[in-house]
Amino acid sequence: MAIFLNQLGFVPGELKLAHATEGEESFEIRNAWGKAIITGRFSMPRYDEASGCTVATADFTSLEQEGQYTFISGESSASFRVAPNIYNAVGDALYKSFYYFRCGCDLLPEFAGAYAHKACHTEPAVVFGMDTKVDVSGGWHDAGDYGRYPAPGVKAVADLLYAYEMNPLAFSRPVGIPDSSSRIPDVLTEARYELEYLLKMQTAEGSVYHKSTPMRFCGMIMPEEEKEQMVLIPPDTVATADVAAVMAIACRVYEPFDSAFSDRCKQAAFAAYDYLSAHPEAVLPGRNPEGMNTGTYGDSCDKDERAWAAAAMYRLTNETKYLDESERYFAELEEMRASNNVGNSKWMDTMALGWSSMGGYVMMSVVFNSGADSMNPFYQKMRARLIAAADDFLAISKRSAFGVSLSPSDYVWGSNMNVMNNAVVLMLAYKLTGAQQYRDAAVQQWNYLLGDNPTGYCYVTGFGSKQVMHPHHRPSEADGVEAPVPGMVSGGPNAGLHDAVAKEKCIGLAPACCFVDETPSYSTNEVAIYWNSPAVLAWALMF
Ligand code: G3I
Ligand code: 9MR
Ligand code: ZN
Repeated sequence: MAIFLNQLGFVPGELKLAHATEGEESFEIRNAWGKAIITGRFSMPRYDEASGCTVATADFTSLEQEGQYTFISGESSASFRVAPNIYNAVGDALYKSFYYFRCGCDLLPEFAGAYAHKACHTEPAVVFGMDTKVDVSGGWHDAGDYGRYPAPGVKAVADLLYAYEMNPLAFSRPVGIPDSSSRIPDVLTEARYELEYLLKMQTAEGSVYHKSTPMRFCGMIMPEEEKEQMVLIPPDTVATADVAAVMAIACRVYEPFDSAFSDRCKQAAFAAYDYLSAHPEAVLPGRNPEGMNTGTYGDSCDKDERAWAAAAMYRLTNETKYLDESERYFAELEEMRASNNVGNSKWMDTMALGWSSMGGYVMMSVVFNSGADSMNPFYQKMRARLIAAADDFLAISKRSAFGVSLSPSDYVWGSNMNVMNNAVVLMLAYKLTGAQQYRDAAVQQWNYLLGDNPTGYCYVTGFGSKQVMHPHHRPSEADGVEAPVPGMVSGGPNAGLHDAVAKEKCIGLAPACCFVDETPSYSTNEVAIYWNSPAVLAWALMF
């Protein structure tokens, strides 16, 4: 029998579960002195389609006393802690990890320890097919590769800014980054590093380049060893709307700390938004030009990004014309979703918080706005959509024996991003309604990420009793340090088997088990800034 639980432990007052695959009917929890303090029975075992296992649940939510414990059932056991601040370290690591993703500056031993390295990608990039050179140094590497792509970068920054805004106290501990100051929380200093890059990616017309990467993915080398020419792929309206939105948010968030920077963000937001207004036709990102193989980050629709930009501009300016525009774009988005095959999966839903489907951010701008008029019909619609999405995740979680909000068909590339995005949606529903079931379900998504899942891995590097040791992350592979860079979220199970290792090792496995902790398995075990960011936001909302 195997026991699965959150390997970091639990917080008093929150849901506490463990899951076991077939076997015993009863369990015992012993304290640090070996005394049994809880004896209980598992729920009726049930078949879990996503994992192909028969699974039973142990509920020991009543355990409130701080301490170190052992969960025992038959021959199996697992140890865990209960303590109020038990997730501080993982939360801090989750946002500190953005520092390790920095491009264009030395990572200093003082802050990066054994992961220190020299500055990378400092040479200007050339616009594809032209002679024009542009300085776009800075920002974060996207993932296990060294590309930098505005759309997913914007998702990552937005999550961090929302996390700070919705729970500033979660960010009261400095995490060890340069330019740290008592005047501004580290999370905002770090987010600014990416915002400065996004500002450089904006053209004089206000539009935003699609991406900055070389023509080809490099080998598993350190970033400063990648010397290929950086190429800029021409602007599209998705990246431009993303940047308009995030700059409008940044203008507000940085205002109390640095009015000059806040003002630059405002100018950028207006420039991007005005560009969009003058260019109503979508220019969508899609295929790579001939000879290029780096990430595509395609999109089939820019209505969600435009609706988000408009909603963010409304929140910034209080001018109702922006709210009206957001409402109109959102209605067009819904129409497109309903009438064609733009997508029907959860993360393609109009409430998604993904890198291509971003309707959920429209809802966040409209509903989680202290100045919002709750009688406004668009507000009411967004609020209703949020509750409907949360109810959907709740229902899916109830069908899963692990309590996770993924259906068997939802184990796609980066499935852990969706688990964390869903936790965010559930927590927002909890904030609005106070209904405990949303909070419990959100906490269970978090427990899943940290070990209460069918593979038994804690998916955050550097944490847990069964750790991810070989993420697809070039620095972690090339730096000669055994342990990977800490605090990174692995993409997680992907039944698509999109790489050779997954094809070989996961053939025939149930979707939730399609995960390989080996460096070459980029389709199950890569890391990415926009998989980390929703974990930061979920953590900040929950704890
Ligand atoms: O949404 C569909 C779903 O409807 C369908 O049923 C299912 C069947 O396979 O696929 C789902 O789409 C998947 C999509 O991810 C979900 O977001 C695609 O198959 C899958 O190919 C796609 O993978 C993307 C991958 O790039 C390949 O393009 C990942 O989302 C995306 O995170 C990843 O991003 C890469 C960058 O390109 C390069 N840098 C690293 C980064 C992370 O791996
Ligand atoms: O390292 C790349 C990773 O970031 C991408 O997500 C992945 C899919 O686009 O591709 C990886 O690069 C591989 C390339 O596509 C094919 N040759 C092997 C590369 C990894 O070692
Ligand atoms: Zn770099």
